[in-house]
Amino acid sequence: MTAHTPSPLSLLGLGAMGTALARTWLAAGHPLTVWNRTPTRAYALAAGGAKPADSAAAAVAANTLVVLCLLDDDSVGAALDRVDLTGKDLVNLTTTTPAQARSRAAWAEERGARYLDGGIMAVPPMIGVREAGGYVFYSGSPELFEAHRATLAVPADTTYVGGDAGFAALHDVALLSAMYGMFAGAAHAFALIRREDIDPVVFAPLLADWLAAMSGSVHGTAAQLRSGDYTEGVVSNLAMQVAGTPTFLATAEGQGVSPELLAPYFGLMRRRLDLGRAEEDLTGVVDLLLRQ
Ligand code: FVH
Repeated sequence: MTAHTPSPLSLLGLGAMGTALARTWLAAGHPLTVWNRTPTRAYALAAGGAKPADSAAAAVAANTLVVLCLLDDDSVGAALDRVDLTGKDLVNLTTTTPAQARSRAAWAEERGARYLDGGIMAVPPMIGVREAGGYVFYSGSPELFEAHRATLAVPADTTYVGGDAGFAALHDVALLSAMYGMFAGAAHAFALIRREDIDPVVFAPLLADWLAAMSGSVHGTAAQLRSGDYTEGVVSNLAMQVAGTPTFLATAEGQGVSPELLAPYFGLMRRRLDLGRAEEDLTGVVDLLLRQ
């Protein structure tokens, strides 16, 4: 096989994401064997050149590289628990917890397979569209990653984050958790203007630009976490920010908006201030979240 010959692989799971992945490998000329619990989902891909397998075991037997894109960790067990994995390179793109990824790696290795876990930072329409900016975190066997790097890069860019199989899932969930925090803030902002004569469509670019301008603050947080000095480069200290929180809560009250998304964060800021950390940035909240 030369570097220019698209290598064969098997894909288990043809839901929205699996189907998007399959289309990109087929379009790039990779011989692709597919399996799905509900076989009808393979029909359209078969018309496009994929080889449907009758069972998960047959799909695994067909190729060394086996990619999984199933609903959750239980579905991986349901599909593969009785399948011979000896000598296989398993790449699991199913969303799981870091702990599930680590035990799945041990499970695969006990069965004689190499294991790589993946966390997909994209939605199906972004797959195969470079400019959409989607990518996949990978962690686990570095040898497996290097061996199949070119094939794995076909649907979306790859970012390898280490030999700990749980790290891809951890990066995935960490980024998505931050995203939900941003969605929570945006929901509160839209609620504040909801009953006013303010067009949300005119408001949205203001909100998006502000969030983008503020997003760079994560680099300062990271530098402070690394140095341990949370007063390093502080622009707006904790005391000043806590002093401002009643204004936010009173505005919510005045607009008839529940503070339930904002109040927990303000509570953590107050707790940190009460520990005598007036001159710090907001970074101390990170430590308050860590359970003892
Ligand atoms: N779609 C998205 O936006 C997100 C983007 C980020 C990554 N996620 C994760 O990707 C995994 C697959 O997601 P999906 O979008 O393909 O999900 P579905 O369309 O719901 O397809 C689920 C497939 O899993 C099969 N399946 C479910 N249970 C079992 C089982 N017990 N045994 C074998 N296969 C099972 C299901 O088969 P069927 O229902 O068609 O028979 C689909 O192939 C997922 O981890 C996302 O979190 C997607």
